[in-house]
Amino acid sequence: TVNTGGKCPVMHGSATSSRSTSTKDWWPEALNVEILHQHGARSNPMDPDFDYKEAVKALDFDALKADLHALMTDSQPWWPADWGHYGGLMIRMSWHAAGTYRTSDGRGGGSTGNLRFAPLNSWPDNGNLDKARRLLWPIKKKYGNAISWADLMLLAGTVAYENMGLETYGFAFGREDIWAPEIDVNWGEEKEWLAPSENRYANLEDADTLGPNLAAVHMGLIYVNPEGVNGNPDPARTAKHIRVTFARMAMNDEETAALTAGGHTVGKAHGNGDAGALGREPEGGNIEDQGFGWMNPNSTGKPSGHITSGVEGAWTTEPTKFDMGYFDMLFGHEWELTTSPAGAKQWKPVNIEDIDMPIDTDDGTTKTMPVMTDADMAMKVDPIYREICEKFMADEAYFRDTFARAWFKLTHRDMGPKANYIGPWVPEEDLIWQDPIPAGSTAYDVAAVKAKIEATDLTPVEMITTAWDSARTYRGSDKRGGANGARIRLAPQRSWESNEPARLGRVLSALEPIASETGASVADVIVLAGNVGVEAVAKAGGFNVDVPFTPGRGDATQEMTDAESFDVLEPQADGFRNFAKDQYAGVADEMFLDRAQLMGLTAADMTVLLGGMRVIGANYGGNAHGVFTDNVGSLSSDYFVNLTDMGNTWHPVGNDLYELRDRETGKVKFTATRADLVFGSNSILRAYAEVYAQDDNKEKFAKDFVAAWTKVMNNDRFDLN
Ligand code: HEB
Repeated sequence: TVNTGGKCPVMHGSATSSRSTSTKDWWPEALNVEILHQHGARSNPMDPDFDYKEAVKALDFDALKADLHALMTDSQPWWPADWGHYGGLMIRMSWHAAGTYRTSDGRGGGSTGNLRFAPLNSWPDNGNLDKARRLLWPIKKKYGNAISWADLMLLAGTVAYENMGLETYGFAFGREDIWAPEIDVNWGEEKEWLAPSENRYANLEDADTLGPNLAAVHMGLIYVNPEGVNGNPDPARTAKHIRVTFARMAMNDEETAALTAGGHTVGKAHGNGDAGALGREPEGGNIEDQGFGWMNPNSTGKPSGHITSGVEGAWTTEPTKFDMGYFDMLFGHEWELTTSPAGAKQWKPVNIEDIDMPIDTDDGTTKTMPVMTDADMAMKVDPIYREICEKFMADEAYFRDTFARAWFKLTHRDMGPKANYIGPWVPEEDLIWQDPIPAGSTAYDVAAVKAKIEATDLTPVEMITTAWDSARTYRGSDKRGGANGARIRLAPQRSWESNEPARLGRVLSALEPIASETGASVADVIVLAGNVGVEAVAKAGGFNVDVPFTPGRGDATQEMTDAESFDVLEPQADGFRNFAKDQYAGVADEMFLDRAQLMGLTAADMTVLLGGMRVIGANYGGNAHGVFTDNVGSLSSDYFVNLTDMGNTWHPVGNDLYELRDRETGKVKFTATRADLVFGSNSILRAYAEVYAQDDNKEKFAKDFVAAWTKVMNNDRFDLN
């Protein structure tokens, strides 16, 4: 190699790798506005009119499934299958694709195909899943645009289970691929793989203190450390961490026990050799490795030579069958600590008969020692998991059904309502975690409803804020929340502090009778009232606009609503209404950006909505922060005009509040929060603020405001396509 003194030997002017220092390196504290613009048209290679949801409907579903079945036992010399069966590997891929989901912000999960990209493709926990995708490639190649990677990766594990003898609960297609890694997900702050768990817990002895958005104990793992907390075996302690991390994946104790048992009923762990000798992960590999990672230089070319987690062995006597073998093994033996050939801490039976041992992966004749990880031992040692396992053992049919349902939930949790499900295997039954919404009527007279709304004594601001609050819970991450269903009138939402319960109650008591008189859903009437409000404030501002409205929202009932699961949707801050619970005031701008991204807004949408909402007077509780206008209640671009006017100066006055003063007289004109100032201080957001402050863009401002408003109101209308 040439000694270049640490400099890139080829002088090229573009920042082709991050060897060049980026803006983010120089100013790591700056708001990462980029998250609003990921997955754009320029990264997507499909034709502009390509619609995956349409394309997948044309798929030959049965042929695809038959090909997947055939693949399971078609062992390839470049990655020979354990016992000639790829089922375990495919299931682990599906599980790791789906298992990153977390309820807190709905991010993660298997619905985007993100396992193809870094960092996930290279997480230590995802070892050798690159092989699983390469095995699937001929099938992806054959069916092409009609099957996304996201769908295929989850279907593969599901078909594997069928192939091994489980009656699955169904499968829905409809997950659209992304073409670059998502940049909005905070996976943690550690800069080191598998950094000690202390980094993400306030107190490692209290599993509940895991960092608020995280659902894994280490950077680079999906859930818990198989060798115990920080690699120290102690099943009772591990159980506590399993409980918390699985709860964050939306799984209760029974689902967790079913998934763990059903997961490890098949397949094996791989640690039969020196794990330290493995090559680098895919993203860091040599160019000639072509995205293959973790290459084992000592490989024998046989399945027994695969090294993945470092844990070694199968859990059951017949690891290519879905049976009760996991329970027989775990509960039928006493277990003691041992170490795998790769040095991993694992458990082995104190005594075991030959006949109960799993057969060797290579030759199918010799027997090998079974394994339990510390997490498996937790199912036996923890009294709650143990009781659940005993119930499963006593009733195989119940175990199979519970597992099949939990697997379906795991693999579909982030797809949103059933309206997003496609294909012949969609289960009929409505499940509470799908947040079901009955179909609403479209056969009513919209103009008549509008007239009735106008005849109430509600103010435009009351109508706008109510519609906004009902729609703003939407998050594109897992497609939950939104105005459809009108859950704002149900527990827990109707009493959220951010929803101003008193005002909300007043508005609802005016709107609900209109719904029952006209046959429109309350959800529709709430949105339509918001539109009426927007039209009124626009008119006051001199703009005659028609806000588009599409009827057909339905009303959910309390029985259709898992109230507890909605707690995570409660806004802790809403920059658009200048609301932040006290503890979030100092990061109100970051909370604002997070919300805008979850709502699927662009930076321009976010900017125009904010400026409009402020001058309309739509702030939380009617507070005056950021209301940069003398004409409150009429839609205008005053917010941006004042924000960018050099005749003003800005001053912090404590409590995360700021004053806007006249530069000459020092007179206080307005007050503001971080959620306002960021539109002047952040260079990217300021550029958008300038667009809307311009003299020539007054009309554009009103037009863009209405378009962004409509986008928010219709975010959850999956029933429309
Ligand atoms: Fe599992 C495998 C851990 C859960 C499914 N896992 C495995 C392994 C480990 C584990 C370590 C090995 C890897 C290798 O290859 O080496 N898991 C674990 C833990 C947990 C779990 C710690 C928590 C508790 N799993 C789970 C679930 C599921 C599963 C939930 C599903 C459902 N896994 C699985 C499978 C496998 C595994 C299937 C096998 C793979 C093969 O065969 O390849």
